Amino acid sequence: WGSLGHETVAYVASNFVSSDTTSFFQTILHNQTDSYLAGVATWADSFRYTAAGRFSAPFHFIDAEDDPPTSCGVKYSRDCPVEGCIVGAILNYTTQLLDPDLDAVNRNIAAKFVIHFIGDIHQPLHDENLDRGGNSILVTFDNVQTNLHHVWDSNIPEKLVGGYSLPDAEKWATALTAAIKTGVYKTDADSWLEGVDLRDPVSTSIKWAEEANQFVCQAVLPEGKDAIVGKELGGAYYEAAVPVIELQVARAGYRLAQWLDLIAAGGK
Ligand code: DCM
Ligand code: DCM
Ligand code: DCM
Ligand code: ZN
Ligand code: ZN
Repeated sequence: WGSLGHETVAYVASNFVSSDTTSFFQTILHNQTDSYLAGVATWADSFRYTAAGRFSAPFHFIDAEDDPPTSCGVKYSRDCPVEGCIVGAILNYTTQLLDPDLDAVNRNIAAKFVIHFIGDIHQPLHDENLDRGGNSILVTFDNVQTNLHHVWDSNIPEKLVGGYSLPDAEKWATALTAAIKTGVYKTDADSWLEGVDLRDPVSTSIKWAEEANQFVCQAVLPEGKDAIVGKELGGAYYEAAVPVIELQVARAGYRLAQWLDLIAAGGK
């Protein structure tokens, strides 16, 4: 996701975590404001473009070697290479956060990675190998040249919300939070937490990846790549994608809240 998606996921999570979790992560992140999660949600994207952070670039996605739209699916053993992937990164940095001996600097970094990667794993094209997660599929969006990955990361969310500032994210998160508590997601939200096991971050997060990857076949490339290449996606394509993006951002925020609650409780 672009900054809007990541910051919205973080604000949704802030709206659902317990007060103990808020204090726990405000201390780790050295931020006592309501934006303690949103304020660091995009740190991992800046870090990966630095020399010191290059190693973390593969941690933002898992390149599922499936065959959309005919066949979708993610397999950890097949799709997570030695240099790492988002599922392995969620395992690694969650495990670090559960180590009572971890120093404050690395605890701060691990928290920032977990907050970011639970967002990215819900972006369908972060769970897809085809054309580097859609980065090589050139399209236009409202007459501007871009690529399919960027359309899902940023163009669609920003057109929906009307901007990408921190207040825009907070506003979108308020709407998604209401949808979870009393609106369209109310009956389903509990089921979003099924299968979550802090002691098994791989099985937990591969389920999130599998679920998001199914949308590559259903919503991202329903008629295959050739139906998308060079096309204008700001119209009917945008309209069809919006409900998927809203659902995935809401799920990511709600799941991040529970994951942070479990970490703050020390796995007890
Ligand atoms: N990005 C950034 N710095 C750059 C180039 C791009 O922060 N020098 C941003 C653009 C997108 C985001 O990274 O908003 C995409 O990353 P991801 O989807 O992995 O979060
Ligand atoms: N950004 C964004 N949406 C835009 C433009 C920028 O999410 N339409 C984000 C991506 C980067 C940051 O803002 O994280 C800075 O972007 P840039 O270097 O393009 O100004
Ligand atoms: N990306 C992805 N899958 C890949 C390669 C990249 O999901 N196989 C994502 C990471 C960023 C965006 O695409 O969100 C752009 O990546 P980069 O700046 O590395 O081209
Ligand atoms: Zn992306
Ligand atoms: Zn990322």
